[in-house]
Amino acid sequence: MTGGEIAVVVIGLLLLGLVTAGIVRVVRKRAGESLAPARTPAEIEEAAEQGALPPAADAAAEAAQPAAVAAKPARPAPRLVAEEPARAETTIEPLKVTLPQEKPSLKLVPAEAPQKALRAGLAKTRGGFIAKLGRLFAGKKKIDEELLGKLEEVLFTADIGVKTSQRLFDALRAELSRSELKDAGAVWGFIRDESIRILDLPDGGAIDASRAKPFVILTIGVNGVGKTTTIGKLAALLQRGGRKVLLAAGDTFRAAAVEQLEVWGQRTRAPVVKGKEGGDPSSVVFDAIKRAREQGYDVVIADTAGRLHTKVNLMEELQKVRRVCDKAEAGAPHETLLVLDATNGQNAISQAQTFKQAMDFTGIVLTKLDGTAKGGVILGICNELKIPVRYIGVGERVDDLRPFDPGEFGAALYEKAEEAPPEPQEPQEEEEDDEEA
Ligand SMILES: Nc1nc2c(ncn2[C@@H]2O[C@H](COP(=O)(O)OP(=O)(O)OP(=O)(O)O)[C@@H](O)[C@H]2O)c(=O)[nH]1
Ligand SMILES: [Mg+2]
Repeated sequence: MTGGEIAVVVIGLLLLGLVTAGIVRVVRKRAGESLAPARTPAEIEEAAEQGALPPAADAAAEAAQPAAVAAKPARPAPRLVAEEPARAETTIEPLKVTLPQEKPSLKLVPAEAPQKALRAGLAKTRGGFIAKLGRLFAGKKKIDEELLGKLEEVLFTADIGVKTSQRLFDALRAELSRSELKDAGAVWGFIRDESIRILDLPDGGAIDASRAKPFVILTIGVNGVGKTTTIGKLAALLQRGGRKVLLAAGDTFRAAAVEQLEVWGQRTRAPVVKGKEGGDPSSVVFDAIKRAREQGYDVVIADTAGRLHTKVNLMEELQKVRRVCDKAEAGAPHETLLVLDATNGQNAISQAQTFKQAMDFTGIVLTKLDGTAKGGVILGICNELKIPVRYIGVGERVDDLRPFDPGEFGAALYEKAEEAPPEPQEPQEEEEDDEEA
């Protein structure tokens, strides 16, 4: 072979090599394989923390390393935590509107099977007087006078209040004597059905926000009962029904109250209208209603304080807020919800009576049913107030507010009682709650 021929063969081989490398590169790229050197798990984590990891790569990294992801409990939590630091704020003197971030990190937790979630939320409540009743009835086929005496004792020491215990017991006696009903299962069913009758008051059910636009909901209640949390959950519930919701930070008592509502605003992507700390709650609510009308919001939910800085009576202040609502939009507030905390037991009934003497409200939200054995108080509230429970709070998550359905609730409350649940563990702090309240 001549020198020239050797040179041609070498050049040919070089060209072939280049073409082959090019083809391999194109094929790998089409197959979606990253051309960048693979990152180590540590690098992936570091990049994610710096926000430098593109979503697809993030997902791939998570899929590739389930153990590493599972070992980081902080990762799933951002579902509910607003991560972007910058908040868009529009200021129109003297009130402010906090607009939600463009892409909040909220993902609504998929709703569990409703009845199952309700049962789980009521587990502690079932551990109260219902469990005691259950133990009383366990293994009994007949009801005799002795058992009836014990039944009376359980009812009268329950958190449902004396009046309601009396009503239940009287109804039971009347029923027993009338039909000579002696069967334990039937008595159990009777107590359940009578409880449902107590809970099933007129004008109950979930809020129908289509009645007006903007539809104004005012929330009232003493401090700490769960007003702000309920507002956040209610906003999410109404949004799921297609409503555009605006929040009004009518609790001007402390800055933290406004911030707390803003967190819920970010979670639910609902703007928050707020005023100055210590300012007039009525003007905040007035402005929110006006703004809702101008900007096409369907619903305004207003927060209010549970206590005040000044000597102004809380009830007077709330009455003023109601009057101002009506000035801003005739007929508003369309619903006023009194929020009560189930862990307060019978004190919740006295709170409700105090509010009822001072002002009108159209429904009750009973919160924290998930955390107490005193949930039976719901019977006392409905029997004594004759104002329907509209929603119940069974946890702190955004989807832990449930429209109240007496039949569904009664069924969940009295379910499995004949299996005699074990003695409930009375939480220590609940006794403290009682003393405070
Ligand atoms: N377990 C449980 N906790 C709840 C529920 N509702 C509210 N909470 C908690 O109760 C506490 C008080 O709730 P808030 O919403 O701040 O109560 P508030 O009535 O607005 O209180 P003030 O602003 O002080 O008047 C918070 O820690 C809530 O997370 C519920 O249904 N279940
Ligand atoms: Mg609050």
